[in-house]
Amino acid sequence: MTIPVFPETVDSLWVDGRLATMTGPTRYGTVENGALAVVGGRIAWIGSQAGLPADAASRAGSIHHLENAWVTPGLIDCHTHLVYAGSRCAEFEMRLGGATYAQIARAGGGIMRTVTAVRAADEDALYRQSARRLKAMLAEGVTAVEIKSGYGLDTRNELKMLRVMRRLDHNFPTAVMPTFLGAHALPPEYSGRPEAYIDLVIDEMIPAVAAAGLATAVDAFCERIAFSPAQTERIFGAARARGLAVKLHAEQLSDSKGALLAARFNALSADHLEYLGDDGAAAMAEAGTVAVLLPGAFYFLGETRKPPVGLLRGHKVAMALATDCNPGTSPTTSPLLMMNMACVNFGLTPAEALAGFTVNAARALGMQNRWGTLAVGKQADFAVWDVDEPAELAYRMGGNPCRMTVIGGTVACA
Ligand code: DI6
Ligand code: FE
Repeated sequence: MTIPVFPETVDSLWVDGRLATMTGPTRYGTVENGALAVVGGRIAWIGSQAGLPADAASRAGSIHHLENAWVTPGLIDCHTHLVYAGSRCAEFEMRLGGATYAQIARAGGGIMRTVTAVRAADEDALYRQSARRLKAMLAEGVTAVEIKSGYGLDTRNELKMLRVMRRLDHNFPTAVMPTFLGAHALPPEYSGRPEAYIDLVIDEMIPAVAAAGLATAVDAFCERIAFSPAQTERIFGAARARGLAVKLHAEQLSDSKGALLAARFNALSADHLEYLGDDGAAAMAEAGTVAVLLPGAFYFLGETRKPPVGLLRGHKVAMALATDCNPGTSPTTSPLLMMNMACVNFGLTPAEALAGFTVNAARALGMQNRWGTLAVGKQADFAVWDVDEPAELAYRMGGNPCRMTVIGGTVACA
């Protein structure tokens, strides 16, 4: 590591920290007795405190003593459906009684129940319900979150969801990356006419979303109970033509070969992946497509088929983790709980789990130049934790040891 030059003046100086930079050869990229300095919202200097110039304090606008707390990059939740209305508690009880997620979906429940609630909710109500969830995430160290539409399923309501995301982005310090997921489920008014719905997505929704600048990426649910690879391919083509990135819900309930398709389109990520095969993993590695694992959905649906972590490691596919925050399969706002579940149920190491919510999550959003590690030039987004070692973040089941969340060098939540 080259030692950065300490700037003449800095906006803020953070000292007495134990830094898990998530860079370099060691698991956490640890710097004990670390310090970092912020200029213009970015990390301008980071390293061992011993390397600070003697007059560093007098060159800083403000000094923050971290009292030996651990500092990690801000957590990035790269796959959520956080904007929604209502709950699906009744379906939870039905599943506890033996019904499956697919059965409930086929009977008109599932995603459609939330679509009905979202269509009925006005924009303010949708905003208020969603803001509560984002607030909880911010308090747990989340500095950036991806949110998908997909509970509107008509142009007006998809745009409504995306506008709520834009409002969240404006009103919260946490950055919101909006993804258009029009191809989440077939709305009842198009029952039996999936191609006509795909036409609507391609001819009307994607152009409207792109024209309004309301999304940076397009996602689809490629699954037997949702859309086929051929239909997904049409959507990806339209997204790419508008300059939007693509990503995919793939191989959650069956090996539909969605990951292969995602890789062929250089998707940012393919997500879920419980049924991913060797061909899909190899293609993802080749394309640099990140594997986003969603341990909350696996847990909440009582799935038994685990994503092939060994295969992903073998092919050196970067693994990210996310909450999948949604009312049907993962009603959670807790990245730390997901880290615990990923370790216990998927066999990730705590270091892999933390990488999954930092450096690899940034890659899954195409934001690795700005987010995901503590390094000079990166945005000064970090979380300060009352833990004795970073593995403790994955060890606990519940509870929130986040002392403060810092975004752009400013305390956003404490
Ligand atoms: N996969 C999921 O896990 C969520 N969407 C998807 O395509 C579930 C959405 C829901 O059940 O409301
Ligand atoms: Fe999802």
